[in-house]
Amino acid sequence: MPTKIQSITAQKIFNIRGEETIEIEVKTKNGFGRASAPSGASRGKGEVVPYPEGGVDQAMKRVKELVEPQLIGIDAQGQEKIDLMLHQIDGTQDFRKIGGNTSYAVSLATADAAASSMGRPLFTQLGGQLTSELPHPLGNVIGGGKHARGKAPDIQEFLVLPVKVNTFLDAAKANILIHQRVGAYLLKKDKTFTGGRGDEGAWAPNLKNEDALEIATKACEEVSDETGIKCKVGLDMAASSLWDPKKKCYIYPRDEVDRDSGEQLEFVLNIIQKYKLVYVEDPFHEEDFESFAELTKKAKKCLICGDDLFVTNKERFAYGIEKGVGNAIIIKGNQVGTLTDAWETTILGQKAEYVPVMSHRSGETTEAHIAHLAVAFRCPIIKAGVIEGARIAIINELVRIEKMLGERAKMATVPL
Ligand code: 2PG
Ligand code: MG
Repeated sequence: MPTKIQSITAQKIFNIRGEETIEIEVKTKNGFGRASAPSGASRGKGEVVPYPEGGVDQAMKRVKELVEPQLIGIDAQGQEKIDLMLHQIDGTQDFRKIGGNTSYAVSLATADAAASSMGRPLFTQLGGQLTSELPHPLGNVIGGGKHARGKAPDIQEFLVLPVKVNTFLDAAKANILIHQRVGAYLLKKDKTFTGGRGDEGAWAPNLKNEDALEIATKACEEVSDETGIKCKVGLDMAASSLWDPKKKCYIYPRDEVDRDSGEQLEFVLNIIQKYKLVYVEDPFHEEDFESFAELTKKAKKCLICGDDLFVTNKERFAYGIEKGVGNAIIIKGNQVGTLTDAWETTILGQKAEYVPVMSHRSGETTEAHIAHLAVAFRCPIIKAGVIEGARIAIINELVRIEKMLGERAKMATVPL
């Protein structure tokens, strides 16, 4: 069997923040796969545990002692079986024994090895021969919160999304033009701006939140007019990072305001309307399903997306669907630890007419597998940043996939 696993090895590498992470290599009779795990700065409480006690070193040991012996001889194409085995090998609810990042890297490296053994690209291996839709790139042009330092805005990400566009290449180009235009406006507004950028390559200026929104909107409108590509603005508020559970309010240190839940709802509804936002991620803290549901009811023509809220977790998501919470969900494989888990959550969303958004993490390595996952999982949107080494690696891979698909390639529809 060409896809039979012959070895699984782990090594320590670094992500773009210089943090240690795990990389897995899987050899089959006819192929080879490699994958690493990213890390988050604003992590949801419901995410699986990234590493066992003892960190990456301990995780590497566990791969050698527990994972490799069990998976040798298994068919790398049996993704579901492998992912189930990873759960069984770990034996805990949250992957604390081998680490969710370890398990995610094994799961993905195995898929990569299966694709290589079969001589297929990863997106076809996982998504089937008929897969042909490219996601729209959602990328941040201004960053704050936990992704930046100093006097940057409180909101974590000011995002842009080309909503009407014919090719992925054009969409990526539009985002780059907006990023550049925003940079020029920031310098115009503040002559002392040094051009500093946050972890994901978004500008990290000394700016209040609404000033950042004004600039992003202006740049977006201009580039839309110039290119004929309709681009819109969105936000990842990562509101769990702003929430103070003792004071029971959202603290905006840069803007010097506090908002209780009601005021937060009013604020979010107001900016959705004022800036015609089409996407708002995590506008409330991760336990506030009620406010999320209320906003979803009231906001018009805007995707309300759960990241820290759902953590790609089926149970949390099913509860959210039942309560009418949001209409979009962030998909991050390492929040749940295997491809199968992430896939099942994606399917659950699609059935309930939620928009699944494949997403990077702030602490990426430079690999580009999520480009393939977005296409294979049929996500109409991918959140992967605009400009920075690890982000460009993902964007460029999607450009290659588009070329590979040739005439079959088409942009997915964003239901807005
Ligand atoms: C997010 C992500 C990616 P992090 O909150 O959506 O932008 O950030 O990886 O830090 O959780
Ligand atoms: Mg987020």
